[in-house]
Amino acid sequence: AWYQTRFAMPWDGDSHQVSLRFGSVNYLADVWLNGAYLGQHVGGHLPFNFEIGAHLRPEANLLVLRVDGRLAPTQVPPGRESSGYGSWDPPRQYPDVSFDYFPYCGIQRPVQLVSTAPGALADLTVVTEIAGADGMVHVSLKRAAADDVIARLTLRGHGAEVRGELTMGEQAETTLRVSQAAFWSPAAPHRYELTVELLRDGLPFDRYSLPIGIRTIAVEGDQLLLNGEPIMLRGFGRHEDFPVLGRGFHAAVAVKDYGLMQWLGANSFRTTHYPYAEETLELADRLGFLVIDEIPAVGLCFDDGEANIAERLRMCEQQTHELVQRDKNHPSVIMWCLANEPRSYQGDVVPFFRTLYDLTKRLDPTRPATLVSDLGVLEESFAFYDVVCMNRYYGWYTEQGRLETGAARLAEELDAIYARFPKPLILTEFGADAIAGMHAQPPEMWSEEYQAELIRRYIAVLNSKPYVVGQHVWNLCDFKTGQGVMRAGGLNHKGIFTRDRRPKLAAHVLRELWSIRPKTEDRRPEPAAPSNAEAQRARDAET
Ligand code: BDP
Repeated sequence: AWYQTRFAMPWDGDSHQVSLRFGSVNYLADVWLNGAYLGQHVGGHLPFNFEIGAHLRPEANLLVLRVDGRLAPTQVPPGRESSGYGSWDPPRQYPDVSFDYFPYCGIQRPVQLVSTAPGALADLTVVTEIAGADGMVHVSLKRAAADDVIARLTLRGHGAEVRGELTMGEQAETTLRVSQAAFWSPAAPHRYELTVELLRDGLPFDRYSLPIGIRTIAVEGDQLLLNGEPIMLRGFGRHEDFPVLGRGFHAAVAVKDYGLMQWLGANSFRTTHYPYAEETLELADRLGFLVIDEIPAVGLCFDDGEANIAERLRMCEQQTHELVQRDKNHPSVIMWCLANEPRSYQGDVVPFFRTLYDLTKRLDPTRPATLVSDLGVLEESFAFYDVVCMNRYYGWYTEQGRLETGAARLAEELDAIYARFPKPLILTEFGADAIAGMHAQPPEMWSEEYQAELIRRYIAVLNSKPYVVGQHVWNLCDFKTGQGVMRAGGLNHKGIFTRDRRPKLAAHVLRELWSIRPKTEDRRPEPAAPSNAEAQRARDAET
């Protein structure tokens, strides 16, 4: 497809640098401005930008973009043509892709013109630590210029104001200490506003503000710790998908989805199967959701020769770089996820995933890294990933119609996996299709009762395993897929809500299990407000 638009901007050729920033173009983008070729970006769901100062005209500018949504075998996610898919694979869908959602192509998020002063801030990284009741906020600054300027930092919120000032060239680091800090958590997503101002010869020329949350995330033994306390993730795998809009970002839909998740008592989700819009993560920070942030590495295959595999690894590395760079400062992002259901049985994939794991840890040593598998105990990479993430559909794709046998198999398998990989385990997908309005007693497949009962039984199993630290139902909403015999109306019907966000029976069951359950049933309560809760409340009231 081709896009074109004309724009004017109030710019008189001054020394500011102007760039064009694309939030997401799926999959391959070529861009021209006023007839000059700016370049190409490969890969959807992540931002990219081009400097355009040299080509800008004072009045009318013509921006042209060509987008190619065809997926080659070497791309991530890979095109379906690439390999011999296993005999267990679901029948092919139309369009024929290696994953189970509609391959919407095109511009899916905002395109912005960005103007910055010469020598402006180029990068800002915030890492937080907890020292007793205090918060330590480590800030790293980078500029694309070496002249000496003054960086003035201010951290404000919850009655506190902490300041710092330093001289910097290309980069600088400093730590701000917030005494008696209000920590960030789902129960109380407290944030502070960090402002960095740059001054040259006493005059401010750049200013950047960022809301931050002071929190820690760590794996200890078989538990996931938020601010030092065990945390249980309750939530969903999802899709950016809505009637008419397809995958195009829409703020009202994003807000609605958070409202639904809060109504259910969810505290978490995974960005299945690609990074979500930045606005969505900002809302997660603000509302206190824990996010497993995933690169678009869904359906990776390993049976089509070394050259293709190497190229896919290169793409995964690029996407990991872009994702960590984009999302590193979000308190909501607690984990990086480097693949969904790779076809690991097709070869020795350990070097592939070791490389990705090591890269992620180099880019961000502060967050756990994981990969989501459907191979269970045979997934060798679980040996070095920090958290074991598994998708399971007993009682749906296998043990069809047999809820009890399905739940028993799950219980058995979880223990076997834990015996081999004694780490925290998250069941990152489980569920059943239910066509809204279809009912059956006793429960039968495709009915709302069957979906609700399967989820209830799975959650009972998960709650009985102390090493299970997360339960993510597949999916929050019904979503568009290709056409195929398993996808009535071109939809995956595993949503707890319909595609237009009306609850099915399972939504009420989840709400009862997650939100209005008696307190005594909650093995692992959310961490209470840190340190002195009274003092905290007083500070909040003050603010
Ligand atoms: C899982 C995939 C997910 C599918 C789901 C399903 O990770 O993308 O939509 O199965 O079949 O294996 O519903």
